[in-house]
Amino acid sequence: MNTILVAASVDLGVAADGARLGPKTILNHFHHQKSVSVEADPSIIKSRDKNDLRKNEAELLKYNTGLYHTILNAKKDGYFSLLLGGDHSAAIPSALSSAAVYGNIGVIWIDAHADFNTFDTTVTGNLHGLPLAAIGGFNNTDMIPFHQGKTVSQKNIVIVGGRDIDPDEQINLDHSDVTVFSTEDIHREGASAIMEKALKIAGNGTDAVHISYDLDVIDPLTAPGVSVPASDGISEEEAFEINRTIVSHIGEICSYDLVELNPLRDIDHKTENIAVRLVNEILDSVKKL
Ligand SMILES: [Mn+2]
Repeated sequence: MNTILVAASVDLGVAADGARLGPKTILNHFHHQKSVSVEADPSIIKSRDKNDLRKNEAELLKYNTGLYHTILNAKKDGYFSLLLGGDHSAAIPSALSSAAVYGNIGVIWIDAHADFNTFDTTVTGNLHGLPLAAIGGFNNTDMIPFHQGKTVSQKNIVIVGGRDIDPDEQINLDHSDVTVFSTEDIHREGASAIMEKALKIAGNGTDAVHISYDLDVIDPLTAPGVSVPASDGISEEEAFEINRTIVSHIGEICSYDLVELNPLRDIDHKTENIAVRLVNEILDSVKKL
């Protein structure tokens, strides 16, 4: 199967600048791969008002609407879509376009954060903290008017590597059917064992599984190039063990995101190099499908 790399050059969902430069940085390593780039309007001036709890909402919605249709068309043309972010809000059109094409899907959200806030619980107003709730139909319907189909059933959503969850966000999770495996769970049981469990839950009764991999799940000493680092993360070895488990189940996977590379925060291309290796592994395995 052929993959299309979708460069989501956007950081409207986060106050820190730089994640919009992540996709191009990765694409530079993949000149021969089919790709499409979706750029945010460069004339947008980002909201940085700490009292604004819906930062750049209209601009982000416009961007995600375009991204949704771009990915949807690529999928209808038969491509496996691999989204390069960009802030994590770009995963909304990525996951929901897969839901539109493949029917019932599960989602595995590999991330230090749960991204399960609503407009009522967000502390920062940075909308990259809300996408998983939107994808799981937990409020946040204002973020997904472009999607006509169903959202993803919460019982098929699994967070892997969570460790930095806001108190009110935790209450949202407690009121949902989402499963959370923590960074501690990964250290204790092993990355592949946790991923096997996650794949079972996400795959239970669904037609395919969408993977959304946020680089901030990795310890910031190893992968510093992210916008919202969270200490005590998973090791590089665990990060690749997670990817290897995904590769061993690639036939069940419908789409994949690798998000939040922030080249302005990176040191010696450490995070970039990890990102490129992760993408390479997925490209190689999809090719064999
Ligand atoms: Mn995230």
